Amino acid sequence: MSANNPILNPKPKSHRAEDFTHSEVQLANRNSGIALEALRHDITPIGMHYLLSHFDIPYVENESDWKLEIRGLVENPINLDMQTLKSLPQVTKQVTLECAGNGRALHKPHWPSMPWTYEAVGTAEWRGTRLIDILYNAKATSEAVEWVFSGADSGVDSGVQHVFERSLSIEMANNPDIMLAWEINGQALPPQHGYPLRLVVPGWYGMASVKWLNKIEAIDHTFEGQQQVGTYVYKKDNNDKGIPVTTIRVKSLMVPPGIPDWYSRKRLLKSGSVTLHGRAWSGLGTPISKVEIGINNHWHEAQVFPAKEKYAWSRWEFEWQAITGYHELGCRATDANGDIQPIDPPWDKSGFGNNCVQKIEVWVEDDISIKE
Ligand SMILES: Nc1nc2c(c(=O)[nH]1)N[C@H]1C(S)=C(S)[C@@H](COP(=O)(O)O)O[C@H]1N2
Ligand SMILES: [Mo]
Repeated sequence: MSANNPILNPKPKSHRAEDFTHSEVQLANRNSGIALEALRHDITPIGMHYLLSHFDIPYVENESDWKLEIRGLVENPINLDMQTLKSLPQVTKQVTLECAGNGRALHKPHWPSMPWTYEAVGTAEWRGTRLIDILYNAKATSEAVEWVFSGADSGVDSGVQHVFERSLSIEMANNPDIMLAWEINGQALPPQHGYPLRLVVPGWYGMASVKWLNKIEAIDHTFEGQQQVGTYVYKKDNNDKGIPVTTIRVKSLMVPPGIPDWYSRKRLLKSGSVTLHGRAWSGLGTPISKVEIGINNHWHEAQVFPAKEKYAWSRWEFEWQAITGYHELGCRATDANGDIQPIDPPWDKSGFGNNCVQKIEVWVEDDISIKE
């Protein structure tokens, strides 16, 4: 056993008063990420899918009380109850959803908010009805330029009190893949995923998929709500006018091999042949064309399996001959548009869209036996 292996010969821990703030830890406890080993599942089991809720999760006792109101600049204002919604033609779609703030805590210095490292992603099978069918019946008037989608939750962010609301242009909302969903993985939405009804906008970062959806309004101007312009804008600094955060950037993750050190999550492995595997995805259902595996910064091409559905992640695999010692592993995806993950986090003031290469530190030993 190598004496310098810090997993088996750890330095004693001591109390500390730095790094993450109390508020960040509080947010991290409310908004859970996927355990990276759950990347093994094609469909992330309910309860392992990541969660992000800005305010309080609304208490909805029974969906029979729920109403979806469609109003504003429409020819036919509509009130829909869940029973009527469920009687409409249904669609089921596998969608990989990722939070725009995923990777925020990897920045140095990092923006104080939900401190995601790699885990704000999951793939679910959503069931519902097509948004476009409902919007078609309501029929936006010629003055309408955007639809605003409202959730039942509200709170304060940066001093601004507001309901969680996001907009899509009339043109964007015509995408037939956007759903009003009431089921996840064959079950009613649990409260934390938006019971009884949510929007699912495949290929976009998660903020567009408004949970607890109770209102859709057509307006004649660009929406300037807090969740649209006060946040979810890429900015280098406070003077930057910025670019709205929209579709998901190409990304990949590896299931950490071997066994973890409980505290550091660094990995312990036995030498020999190891199958490295994981997932890769990109925005708007753009296929993954390549995944490369970095072993101490030497890159090798992995085998990529096509995604099960357009908006679901792809699986990849690579056979590695692990030799004794310390190694830094990584994975880097390229999509069909030729977009490739950067090695280092692309800078953004609020930590949005960080699709940098995941780093996993592993220690390989000859003379251990490991039961995975
Ligand atoms: N009403 C409402 N919808 C919301 C949010 C929210 O706080 N309120 N969070 C958004 C964000 S930022 C993300 S990443 C996704 C997360 O969806 P999930 O919790 O079901 O994984 O929901 C989006 N929809
Ligand atoms: Mo998010």
